[in-house]
Amino acid sequence: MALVFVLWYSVAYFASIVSSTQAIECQGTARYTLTFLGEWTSQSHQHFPISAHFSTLVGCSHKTSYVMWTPGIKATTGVKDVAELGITGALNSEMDNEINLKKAYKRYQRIVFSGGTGTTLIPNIEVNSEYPLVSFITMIAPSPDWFVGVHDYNLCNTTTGKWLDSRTRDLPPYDAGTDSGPNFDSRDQITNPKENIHLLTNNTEGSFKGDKPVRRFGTFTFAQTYFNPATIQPPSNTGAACSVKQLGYVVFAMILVNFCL
Ligand SMILES: [Ca+2]
Repeated sequence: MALVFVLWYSVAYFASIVSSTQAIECQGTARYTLTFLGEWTSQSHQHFPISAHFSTLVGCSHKTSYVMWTPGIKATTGVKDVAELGITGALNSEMDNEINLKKAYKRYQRIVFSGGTGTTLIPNIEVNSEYPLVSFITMIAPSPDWFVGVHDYNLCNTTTGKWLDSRTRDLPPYDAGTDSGPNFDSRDQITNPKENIHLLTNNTEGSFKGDKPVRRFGTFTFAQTYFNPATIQPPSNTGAACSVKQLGYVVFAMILVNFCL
């Protein structure tokens, strides 16, 4: 009998540990303003190019089944185009495809400040219980294939089950693994085969080589501006619901007219 009790207690104890470490899903819909702060100057970074700037900032809200980019994997054509050229067309098409597959929710892009310093805002970035992650990138320009960004950033605190109020993320430089130029102004040198996306450090040959760690190029701050405990349905569903409702009113009116006549 004592053995049975010990076994039962052990199972209950471990079950309680497992349940206490389970992620808690955030409920409803939240919106955030993304503030991109550029901090790239000739004082903060060596080999500062004359025409230093960032390309259009682009990204989306999504679920875990879509990975726009992450260190250790090959860049998609869309990420390569942004990292090498600052062109967003292919990445927007990739995100639209993921939206159709219900792996991404909404995509966003905005032209940013000129030069290496400044502030740009993207308001109303929407996340919900199904799509709590965000990924955004912008090219470090000019450069071979270097960019900054965040990937798979969860705006839900899965320990508390509450949407984050405001969080700032540093932006270190990443290499897309598609062009082997070592310097900001290197001519095109296609990397064949492609390398994995990786962090650029002061051990990397070229513009970043040095004694001190490479400083961040800026920050992203996500600040919550709206919360609704109900999950907002996509506009297309809402439109369909309204149409059916309106059709119902018309049919009712026609029946009423016939009855009166
Ligand atoms: Ca490279």
